[in-house]
Amino acid sequence: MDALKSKYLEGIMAAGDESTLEDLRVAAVGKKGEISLKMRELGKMTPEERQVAGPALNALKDEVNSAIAGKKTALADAALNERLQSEWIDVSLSGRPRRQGTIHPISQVTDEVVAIFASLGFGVAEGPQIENDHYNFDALNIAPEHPARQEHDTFYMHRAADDDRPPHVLRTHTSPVQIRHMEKHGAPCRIICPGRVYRADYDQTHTPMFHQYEGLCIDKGISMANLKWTLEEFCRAFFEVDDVELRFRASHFPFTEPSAEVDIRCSWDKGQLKIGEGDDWMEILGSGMVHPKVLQAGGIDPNEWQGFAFGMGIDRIAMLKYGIPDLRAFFDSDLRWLRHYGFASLDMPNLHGGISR
Ligand code: 2U9
Repeated sequence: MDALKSKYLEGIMAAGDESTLEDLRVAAVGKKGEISLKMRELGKMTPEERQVAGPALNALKDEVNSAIAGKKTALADAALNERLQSEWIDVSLSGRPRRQGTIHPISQVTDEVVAIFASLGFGVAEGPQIENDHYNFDALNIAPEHPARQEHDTFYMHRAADDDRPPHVLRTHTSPVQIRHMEKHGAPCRIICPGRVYRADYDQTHTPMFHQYEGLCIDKGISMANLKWTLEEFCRAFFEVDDVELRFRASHFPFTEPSAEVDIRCSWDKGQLKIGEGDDWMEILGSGMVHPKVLQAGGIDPNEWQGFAFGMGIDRIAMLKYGIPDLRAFFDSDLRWLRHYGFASLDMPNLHGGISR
């Protein structure tokens, strides 16, 4: 019994893996194992012999089984420790520069626009992308039968047949943000409102979601002269040229009176756009003096206050400035495109360090 005990316990102690351990278990306490066979011999013993040998064999079997279990746990712990030693990562290491993401040109241009207007004293206002038709149309002097409601190719939200609440739309412009701002803060005000807008249109120059920003300046004695100066300052800073020339063409928008579309002097040489020189004109934005009815809708007395407003497509000015040929590529999430046209993160545009790269 002592010889069996030391044979198996020493073997178990020395086992280096689970399969050696299993071999030892089968040899000792398996069906035909040495200890099991000895237990079968108990029946042939005298009662006196059995009284001594029975408990001793049971104790040996228990001791071998628990030594195997203990060794199994020790082997598993050692294997886990070995993995923990070899398979670790330093989560405090900074990312690999080559794998870093880039800033999308639309985010970059939005930051540039915000930085330029901040230097002119404009704050940023934001609002919901799902609007009711009061804020998107009525308050902007766009009457129910006005063709602009169709012109804008509005996305109407689904409504149950018995729902008598005002219709909700995906905003077709950021103008509702200005109405909400006027209602909440009154006059004077100087804000720009960048954001996503939606119109059901899709071709080479239109996507159903695009980005625009609108500006609003309300004060006493505001005129088209203030509008012209502000837009010239913006274009100078944005296109990074000292000489810009803007041309105002009479136009019509329901929310402004008078209204003007604004062109910038430019030249196209071998497909290369140059701003501020040449004999061509390119339309870049719409603008005008805020219609008295729109001021009233925002709770502002038009006899006391005047304002100018303008609107510009962010995607469009991004394409012009950075030579991006296809509008739809903005929304393709093509990594090669993003690496090519994207901007370095942490390179926030500011007027002193250079507005772009
Ligand atoms: C309020 C009052 C007036 C905003 C304006 C335009 C002219 C305009 C277009 C430019 C390109 C939209 O992205 S685009 O398709 N915008 O031509 N936007 S005046 O006038 C406002 C806005 C808000 C309260």
